[in-house]
Order: sequence, then structure tokens, then C-alpha cells
Amino acid sequence: MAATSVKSPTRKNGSSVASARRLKPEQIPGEVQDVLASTQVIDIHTHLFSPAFGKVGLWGIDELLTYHYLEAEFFRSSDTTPEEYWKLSKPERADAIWKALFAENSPISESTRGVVAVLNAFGLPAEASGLQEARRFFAVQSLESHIRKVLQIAGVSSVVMTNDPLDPDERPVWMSGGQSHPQFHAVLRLDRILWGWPQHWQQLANQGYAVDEDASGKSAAEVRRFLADWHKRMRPLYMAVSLADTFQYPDDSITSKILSEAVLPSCRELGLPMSLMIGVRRQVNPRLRLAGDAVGKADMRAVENLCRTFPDNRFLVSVLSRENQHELAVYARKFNNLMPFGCWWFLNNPSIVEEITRERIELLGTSFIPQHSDARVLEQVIYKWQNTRRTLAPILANSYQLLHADGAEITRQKIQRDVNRLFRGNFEKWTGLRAG
Ligand code: FIX
Ligand code: ZN
Repeated sequence: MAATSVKSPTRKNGSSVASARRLKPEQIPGEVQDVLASTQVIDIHTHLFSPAFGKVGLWGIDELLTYHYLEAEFFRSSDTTPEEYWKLSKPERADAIWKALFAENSPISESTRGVVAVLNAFGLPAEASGLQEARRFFAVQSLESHIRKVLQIAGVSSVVMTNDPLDPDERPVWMSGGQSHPQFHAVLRLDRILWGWPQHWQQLANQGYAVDEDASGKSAAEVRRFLADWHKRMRPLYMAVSLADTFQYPDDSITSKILSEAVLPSCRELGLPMSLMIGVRRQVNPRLRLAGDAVGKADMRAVENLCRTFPDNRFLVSVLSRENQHELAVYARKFNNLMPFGCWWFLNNPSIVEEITRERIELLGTSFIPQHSDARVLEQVIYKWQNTRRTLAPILANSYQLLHADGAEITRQKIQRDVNRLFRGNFEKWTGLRAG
């Protein structure tokens, strides 16, 4: 399906009469494109941080170029070994990536083209010599106004962070009052507790929680006390964990024990959904560090068992393997406490996003969350959401044209209602996030 260019989101003052007007089939693509461009989205999973977190928040051209997606591509187009690369400074790494992926080769991969799109959004050159001008531009930006500008260009009303209460860089911020930026929402990320327990249980013990290495005795109750304490500090929209492709539930692991005896009961008590992101094959090549993770097909019966065993928990689920997507959509038909979301990580490419989104629409209508950016660097939301709108437009248009051909009236009002649900409403309903 041909990509269509999507204008950056602007408010369109459509009159109510016009939006109730029945559309002819040939008018549908333009209306869909307009509605997508003018509807702001809630970006429900990112690794962005509000200004309160200081240097933990990444932005600017050197961070864009040293994104781990680009580092993985760099090692395929350069003779530099990872060991030599890690000895370089951040600007030197960015220079090396710029040379290999943008100057010596065409930046036609999803992630390299994204950097070109960001430079273009700010009127900066993407030619070989462009890096110096880009550095001068970002160096004079003030972060607060830059954030407002970036989110406005991207058509993003707010972003949801990933916050680890055991991360030494984040913890001081939360312990001294946390953050209150209206466009950033917190999430309680529990990897170090749910699968990193052997390495991290002592941190909880040192903080006064009576837990032990086997998560026995009072440990479950004490983990719940820890979660309640962090809920007060962070006011998270949901709790989250990323799980390997080998994840099973139930089994006799500490992960299953803490999940069922502490985390899911706390989610019910606090009224929070639980996000499960399943399918990572961690560190298949440790030399690449953050870029060293890969993907594996998961056993989706774990999701089935969790949704059935815990009907009063709401689950947000994203799976990393393309081969698991159809199963996830079918399970969502079986369990209305399961909300599929996003085309995660190695799936966030137009060819795969198209396939996943079409099968979700065919099986679930508009009862799913089509995308999240997973952005690690602020300006990435510009290209990630431009690409999402560009890929979604023909898919949605085709859905309405089929509906029209089968006898229904299509109006802009109905398209707007549906896009509101996909971009915002499903998440607001799942988390109780007030509209805005
Ligand atoms: O677990 C996660 O949240 C993953 O998204 C990250 O670990 C991963 O590195 C990423 O940023 C993928 O887009
Ligand atoms: Zn992520």
C-alpha cells in the first residue's frame, strides 16, 4: 500500500454540519488523513523523561544519532568494532554513525530516515556536512520550550514515561518530590523486581522492606507495601514489565510468585492496569550493549492463563514477535480485560505495522491501541508519529471504503470518533487518565 504524506497535526475547524455530511468513497482518504493529522495522540510507552530528571532525559542530534537502533545498523556498515566504538566520546560516536549511515550510504532504513525527518522538521540540512549546523541549532534550544515545540509538531498531547524505582539515576528525583510536568506521566516499571529479583531483592531489604532471596515469608506483603509507597510518590498510570520470550505462567519461578501474590493484587487495589511486554531475547550479543537484544516467539498461553486467572486485572499487552500478533488479537477477542497495544521495537516498520494493524481492525474493530513510540530521545516522537499516521491513513481509509461498499454511511464525525478511541479513548478508559 503506497505511503501517503501526512501533514503535521493542526486543529481543523470543521463545522458540525460538514462533519455529519455523508462522504463519497473518493472523499474518504482525504478526511481520514485530515482527522489523523489533527487528532493529538497519547504516547502510552516511551523512555522519555520530563525536565525534572535532568540529564536522564535525552534530546538533540548526538543522542538521536547514537540511538541503539542506529548503533546496531552502524556495526553493519563500518569496520569499527564495538570495543573501539565504546571508547569514543558521544560526539565521536555520532560522527562515526553519521559518516557510515548518512554520508557514505543512503539513510533509507526506518531509523536513519527518522533522523532525516527530524532534521527536516526543524529546517536543518540532512546532507553530509549538516551535522555541525544541527549541533549549533540544538545547543541553543531551551528544553521546556523545545519539548512543547517537539510534542506540538509530533501531534502528541502527552507521553508516558518508564520509571524504575530501583534506578539510581531516577530515585533521587522521586525521593525529593518527583515531577509534575503536565505532559509527562509516570509508570511503575518492575523488571528488577519481577525478573531481576536475585540481583535486586537486597535493595528492597536495605530500604526496610522485610523481603528475602526466595521471596518467601512476608516478602509478598512487603513488595505490596513497596508498590504502595511508590504509587504515592509516582502516581503511575500503570505498572509494567518487559518479559523474555521464555516467560511462562503459571510456573514455579519467583517471577510468577511475585506477579500473582504481590503485583497483580496491588494493581487491583490501586486500580492500575498491568503492562506486559513479552518476547525479548536479551543480550544475544552483549558486545552491542543496549543494541544487543533480539526477539523470540513467546508462548501466548501465559497471557491466556493470566487473563483468565485474574479477570479483575486489566492487562495492556504488547508482544515482540511478528508470529505472536495474530494470537494476541485472537486472545483479545476472548478476554475483554486484555488491551493489545503497539507495534513494538523490531515491529515498528511500515511493512509490519500495516499487517498488524489490518488484522487488528479486522478482528477487534477499534478496541485496541495501535501504536506507541518507545522513543528514547525526545525528537524521535516527530518521525515515529509521522510514520504511524502515514501508515494508518490508507489502512483506515480502506476500512471505511469497504464499510461504505457494504452499505454504511461514512461521515467525518464517525471517523473522528474512531480515531479518538484509537489514539486516546482506549488508553484513557483503561487507565482512568482524565481527558486532556
Ligand atoms: O523493555 C522495553 O521497554 C523496550 O522497549 C526497551 O528495552 C528497548 O530497548 C527499546 O527501547 C525498544 O524500542
Ligand atoms: Zn520500551
